[in-house]
Amino acid sequence: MNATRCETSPTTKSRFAGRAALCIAVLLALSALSPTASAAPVQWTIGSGGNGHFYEGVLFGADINWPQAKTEAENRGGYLATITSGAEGDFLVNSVIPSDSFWQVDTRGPAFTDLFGPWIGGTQPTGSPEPSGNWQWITGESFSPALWALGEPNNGNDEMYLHFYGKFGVKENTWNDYRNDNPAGGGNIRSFVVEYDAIPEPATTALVAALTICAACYWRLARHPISRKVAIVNRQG
Ligand SMILES: [Ca+2]
Ligand SMILES: [Ca+2]
Repeated sequence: MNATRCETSPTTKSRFAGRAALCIAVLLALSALSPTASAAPVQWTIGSGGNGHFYEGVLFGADINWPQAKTEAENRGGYLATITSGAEGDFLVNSVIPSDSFWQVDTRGPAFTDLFGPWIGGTQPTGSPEPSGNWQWITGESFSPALWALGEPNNGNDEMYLHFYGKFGVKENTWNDYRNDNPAGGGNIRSFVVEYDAIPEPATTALVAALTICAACYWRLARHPISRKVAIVNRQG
């Protein structure tokens, strides 16, 4: 009667440990990439008069246009923030994007003091009456109140997207209509605000992705075993 037994060699153990270390490294890397690492979502609690939603200010780290920001927000499981009350906008400015890093100074020099804040979820379809016709939130919520900054909207350069705009260097809940790209001589928008109706899941999403990668590592290990099979033959007789 013959019997076969699998043994794991020291080399196998070493490689296995190496792959485990790789998985851990992937986990840590994804954790570092998670937006929650730099700006944890903040809840506007019902107890404080809010709507229970969560909001996340995201620093993109480079110029970003409105459609890109919209996609980024959706990829995080939310949507570009919609502001349907003064209180909601004030909460965002005071509790979600209070940092100067969310508000870009005008690149034309110190004489231009207005601040270019993050993108939010307002847009104006092509062909709408200018400058103030048919503005809408991407969720379909009522576009009221419209909290335009002084002198806005002005459709200054075929402008159809919405962002926070701090006139005279004051960070506040006022808005500007702006074009899709960043015109020369103006501000460069590098951030956006994501709104989540329920508990946001970006960290969980990253964790699931990491675990999926780990599972793939072990699946490959199982499918292509490094272990050395040692046949031990028991001979009878
Ligand atoms: Ca909202
Ligand atoms: Ca404008």
